[in-house]
Amino acid sequence: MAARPGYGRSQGAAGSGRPRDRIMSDNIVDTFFARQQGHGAKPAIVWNGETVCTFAELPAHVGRYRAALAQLGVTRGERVMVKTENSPAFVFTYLAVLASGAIFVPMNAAYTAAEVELLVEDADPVLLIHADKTAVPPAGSDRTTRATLNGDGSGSLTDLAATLAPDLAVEPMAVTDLAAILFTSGTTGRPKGAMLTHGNLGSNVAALYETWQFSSEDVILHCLPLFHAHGLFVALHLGLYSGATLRMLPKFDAAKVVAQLGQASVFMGVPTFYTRLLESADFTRNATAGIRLFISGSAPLLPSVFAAFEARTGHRILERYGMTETVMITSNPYDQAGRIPGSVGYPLPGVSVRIVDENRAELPAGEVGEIEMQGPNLCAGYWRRAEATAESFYPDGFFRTGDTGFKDETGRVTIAGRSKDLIISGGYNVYPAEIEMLLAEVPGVQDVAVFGVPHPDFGEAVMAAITTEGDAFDMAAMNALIAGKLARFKQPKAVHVLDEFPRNAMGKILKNVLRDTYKGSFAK
Ligand code: MCA
Ligand code: AMP
Repeated sequence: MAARPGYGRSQGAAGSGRPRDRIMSDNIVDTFFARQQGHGAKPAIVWNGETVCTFAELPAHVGRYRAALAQLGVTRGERVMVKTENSPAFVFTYLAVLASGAIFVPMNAAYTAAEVELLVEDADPVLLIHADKTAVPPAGSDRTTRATLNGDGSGSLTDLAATLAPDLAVEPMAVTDLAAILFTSGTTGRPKGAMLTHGNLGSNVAALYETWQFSSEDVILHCLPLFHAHGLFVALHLGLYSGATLRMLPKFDAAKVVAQLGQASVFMGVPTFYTRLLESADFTRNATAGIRLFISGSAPLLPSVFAAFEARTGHRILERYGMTETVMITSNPYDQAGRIPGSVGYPLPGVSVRIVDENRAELPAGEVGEIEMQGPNLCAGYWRRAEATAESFYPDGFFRTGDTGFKDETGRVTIAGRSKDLIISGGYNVYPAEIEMLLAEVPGVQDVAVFGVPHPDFGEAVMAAITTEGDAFDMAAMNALIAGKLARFKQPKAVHVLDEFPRNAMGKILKNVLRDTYKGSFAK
């Protein structure tokens, strides 16, 4: 194979024929724009099959949104929260926030007003950008200005941007400066904001570019939500960093994906995407012939899905492992034969992974323990949460992932389970503690447990069990509370009313027994 272009700031221009001094600072937007030089005529973003802009046109689009943000009071270090669906304008806004030196704080577009309120309180943003018809807390006396941006790109932000001359300046940032805060819940149920720096994001996309052999020849079929790390920092960043065209869809739709695969070279998604593609009769070996790489992550890919996919298409899906706090940690090798089902591969360049026992002593190959990691991709901690930061970020630089697993003699990592109480449904994380706290508020509810059970489409489904006391309990009132407070994907797919909970000698509810009792609920 020919030598691949180098990556990272110091080598970025080496193989690309671009002058090194194009990179003005460690602002990742500077890195993207510098690396796109020489690809100006190529489509940067294709939306629903239509070209939106070329790489030469991208900076002006971003610059108009940057000018609009400045008018709305956005300055360096301020937080800008975004609650909207995917669109090209979402991408422009994201890059404009970073170009302003401000901090991008996305959230799931499906959140209820109650969920948003908690995050706004915590992030204390100068600006909240949201879709017109979406749940947000009423604009109050807080300092947060509001602007609208809809999934079709319309809204007050776009209207304002259209009237302004592009501001092409990119605020100089250091690798340690914050670029984004992504909220991820915790064992307490209260979301924590992972503080990602320009250096975290830059180092990770560089490592992925190298590991997955990206080039400007690639075309990425992108249909992941842009409000999570997978869609934003992996799929989007790889396109912007490689000078590869991003063919974007508003969301995953199996029929639309099958129709567009012929125009793409890379596809990535959560396991549910692959399960759904396999359900389509049009998803054939022929339909996938032009794809060089299928990537899966965010949740475990079942070996049965890996095998069915290989049998149908001849492709072995490349599985990788990551977290919001760390972006990507490990990946299976690029070499097809090295992609092993059930394993998440090797640490990315520059990343270390340790498997430790309860005293944090490193375990030998083959033994299951807690997975810890360290590397330039590890975020700077949790926003304004010193205690939560101290619990997971050790003074020696390692981070406690809350996942368990083992390494083989070659250092290959396999995830065995989770030491954190977490359900991953269709790639979205659901923290039982958050739902348990809510259900415990319902009059007449005595005790509650929320747990995950296998689901053929979402991987895991959220399930709840309760016990009641007295006559106050009313199922309809509970359902109304759930519907009002929790985003749809977090809502239990069933609530079982039990006479009593299975408990251990200490009185603790045995969730594993509940999981076992209800494991067949969604069997096909
Ligand atoms: C939608 N529903 C869900 C989910 N999504 N329920 C449980 N889990 C879900 N993930 C609800 C809908 O509200 C609807 O409810 C019903 O399920 C069926 O909706 P459907 O139309 O089938 O869903 P969809 O709109 O097609 O969405 C499914 C999806 C989507 C395409 C799989 O959930 C998705 O895009 N997931 C990707 C998540 C992701 O990007 N995760 C990365 C996190 P009803 O019918 O009752 O109204 S980043 C991360 O984890 C780290 C960094 C990493 O390693 O990547
Ligand atoms: P998040 O908080 O959304 O960033 O989710 C991160 C969690 O997703 C990790 O801690 C893992 O539990 C899980 N995860 C991500 N990728 C994989 C994978 N390939 N296999 C199993 N679990 C994964």
